[in-house]
Amino acid sequence: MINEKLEEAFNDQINKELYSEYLYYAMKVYFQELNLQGFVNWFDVQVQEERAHAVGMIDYLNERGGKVDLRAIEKPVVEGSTPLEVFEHVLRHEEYVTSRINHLADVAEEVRDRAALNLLDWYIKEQVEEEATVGSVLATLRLIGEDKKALLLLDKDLATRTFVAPVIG
Ligand code: OFO
Repeated sequence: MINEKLEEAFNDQINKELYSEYLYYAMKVYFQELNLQGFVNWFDVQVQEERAHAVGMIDYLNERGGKVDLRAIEKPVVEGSTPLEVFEHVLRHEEYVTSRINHLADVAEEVRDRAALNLLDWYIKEQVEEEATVGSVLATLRLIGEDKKALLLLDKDLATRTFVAPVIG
């Protein structure tokens, strides 16, 4: 059985992962409107990853005898009006998620739940990867500046990203 405070923290994070999925869907729509299909693909992978993150926690809570409480998902708001600004928002969002995962790990530590800490190790590593992936696209966008041809080249590159279902835990 899982500690009540930890169960609440997991339910809160499940909601944040589902919000991430929704936010990235909104960003995908933003790039669909610009007809930048490589970016659309990149966000499509992002959407699938966030769903996998949420499902990983839902399944885990279930496995531990906890009660999954699916809550309302906030309306996503895409900040920025250029690809660069949108990616700045992605990075800010991922940094926020990292802080929430760290908080979740703090709660698991507080209630001395080693099994949950073990699972959360995976999420902590995943956040390092997520921030690095976003940071790399962001760095390229900063180099590109106003160069439309270079933007189209990046778009081609982002079209090659594929979703690989993660093995969580
Ligand atoms: Fe983007 O890592 Fe989950 O939220």
